[in-house]
Amino acid sequence: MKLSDPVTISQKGDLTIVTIDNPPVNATSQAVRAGLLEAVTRIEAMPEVAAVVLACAGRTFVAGADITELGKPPREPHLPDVIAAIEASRVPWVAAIKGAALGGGLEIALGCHGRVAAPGAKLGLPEVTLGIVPGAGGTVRLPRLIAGADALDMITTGKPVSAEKAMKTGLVDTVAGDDLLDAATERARALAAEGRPAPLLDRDPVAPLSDAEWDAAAERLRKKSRGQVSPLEALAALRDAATLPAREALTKERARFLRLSASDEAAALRHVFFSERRAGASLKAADAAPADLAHVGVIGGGTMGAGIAAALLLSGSRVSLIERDEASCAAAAGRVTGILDGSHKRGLLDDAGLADASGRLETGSDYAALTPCELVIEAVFEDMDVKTEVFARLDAIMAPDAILASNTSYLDVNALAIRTARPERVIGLHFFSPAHVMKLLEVVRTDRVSDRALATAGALAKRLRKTPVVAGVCDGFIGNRIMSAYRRECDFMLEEGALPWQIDAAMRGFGFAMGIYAVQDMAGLDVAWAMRKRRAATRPADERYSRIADRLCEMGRFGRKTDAGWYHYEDGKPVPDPLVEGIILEESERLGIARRDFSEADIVARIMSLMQAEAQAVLDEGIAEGPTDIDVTMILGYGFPRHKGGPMFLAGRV
Ligand code: 3H9
Repeated sequence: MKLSDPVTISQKGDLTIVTIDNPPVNATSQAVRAGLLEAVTRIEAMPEVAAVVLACAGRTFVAGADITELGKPPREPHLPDVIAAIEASRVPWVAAIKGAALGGGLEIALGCHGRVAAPGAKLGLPEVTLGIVPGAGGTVRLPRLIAGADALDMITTGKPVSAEKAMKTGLVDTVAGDDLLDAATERARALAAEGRPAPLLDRDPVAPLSDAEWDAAAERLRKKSRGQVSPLEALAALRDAATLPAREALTKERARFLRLSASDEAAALRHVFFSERRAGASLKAADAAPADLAHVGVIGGGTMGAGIAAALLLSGSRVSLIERDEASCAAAAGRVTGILDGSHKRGLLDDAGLADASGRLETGSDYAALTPCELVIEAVFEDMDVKTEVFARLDAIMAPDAILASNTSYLDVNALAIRTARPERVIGLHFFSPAHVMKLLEVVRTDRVSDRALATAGALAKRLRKTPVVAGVCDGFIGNRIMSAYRRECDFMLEEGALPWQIDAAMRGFGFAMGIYAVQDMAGLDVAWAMRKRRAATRPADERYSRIADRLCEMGRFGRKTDAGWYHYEDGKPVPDPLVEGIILEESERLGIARRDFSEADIVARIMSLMQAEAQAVLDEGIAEGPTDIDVTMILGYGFPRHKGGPMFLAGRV
């Protein structure tokens, strides 16, 4: 029986199957809510029905509220009312969960009287990642089903748990075998025979936290959330749920959800959600078959090359890694194995997975090993001559349709391409370090790039579970170009009156994990210094140029690795350094600049306007495909706080 477009009910003996079919992810849009409510009403009037299984068509259970509806005035029927109706049903409802039960989807499942999950399903309340808290009872029902500490973890991090973990915590009753619907049917019949369990709202919280535990958790979150409010709001909602009568807590949760849905933070995070999914659209549109990625070549096994090789191995590819000589091969293999061991220790790989991934790595110094590969990524030293030579060798031996990629972070990929016989197969693939962790892949499209090369970049990003953004060729592409402009501006602020630790503190206050000077110390100051020296000859004489960083490098202060850079380091901790302050004051004096005070707000405002101006230039020159790609780049590649939405979002240009 069809109730509303996305909801149908069908009979299976004395059982009713209610099916939601609302592609792509069965979100609880208004039509779904209305259909579900009608299903409850009809079933209540059908005395022959003994139990209900709530199932979904397609590849997933309900993945939550329709995010496009959040932030707009909610339309009736509201999800909490639909869930209350399910919970109050005279017959037991069992949720048959496959794919993902997220947000409002898990809240519906919590309103049901039983939950059965398919192996591999994910269950979570990711609302805080959208700047909100659960708004349909999640904070009240979940801690009445699983231990308070587990509920706190799920709701304040927003991270989903696997079906297997959900079974351990009691979130699901059972994990199905081959047939989810059969298992859910069996569970529904059992509940019908036992009698419908008490609704969660009528139960007490499970293993509630003590006041001291709540306070400690709030303190931990405050430190971690960098100014993002939703995790702390989620904690407050959970604390209400533990201390107030359930129905009172529900009312407070809903008010909190509605207030946060209209917040800037929620608007920013919704923008990021959709921007990430829109990123790299032109790669999907490329009209060609991608290269086969089952066996990929990597040249260079330093930090980047090893990270790229590890990412490929973790994705299931075979990797041929080329290094100069035996000793370098051994060092590279050691780096890759170290990364795989780390993944194993963190539980991301089991014993068999580790052995399998390690077994797919081969190292050597003979390029001939690369000839079966349809994609080769070079990650050798960042120098045009070195890279040109690598490309010449590849050009000579690789199959004509093999794709040759450079992991350069700022060199001219067009220049690399035109020196090969087939420029159309050359592309830039700029990974971020650590390459097996960072989610961003900047794909640099050359003037003559083929659709096959673009399609390959898209397929690679998908395989490695990275978000691709497409950039045109310019110095530094999207990300490094904006970063170097902004680093330069920070150095000018030093000359005008600020100090590195003030700028870093202002950036942390804004939501960055680290300030720009602490980041430079971590990465090492010498690489950028070498680049500045190479460019000195071509720098226009009238261009403003700060000498402070050069002076630090001339003193051998290369950052953490030399225990001194912008800061000096005591027991590994950065400490403001009077010597650096002295150099900065000398430079101000030399330039005849009267130093002035900078407040945190001044610093942030200057950084933002500079970033936004450079981002606009990147857009105007056609380097980025859209403003949302710039936001995605800065957030995923450079630690721009996600809950602020990105520089273009803040500038109101998206
Ligand atoms: C909530 O539930 C609040 C409640 O507490 C309160 C209620 C009162 N809405 O990610 P994919 C689209 S808050 C609208 O590429 P995957 C997505 O844009 C919500 N659209 O697939 C994409 O569209 P397109 C809490 C959505 O297989 C397409 O579906 N829920 C939604 O890699 C495919 O998505 C969440 O935060 C949505 N909720 O991953 C879950 N979800 O093809 C968010 C997806 O046009 N969703 N779309 O680009 C996810 O985490 C992933 O989409 C999921 C599938 C894991 C489900």
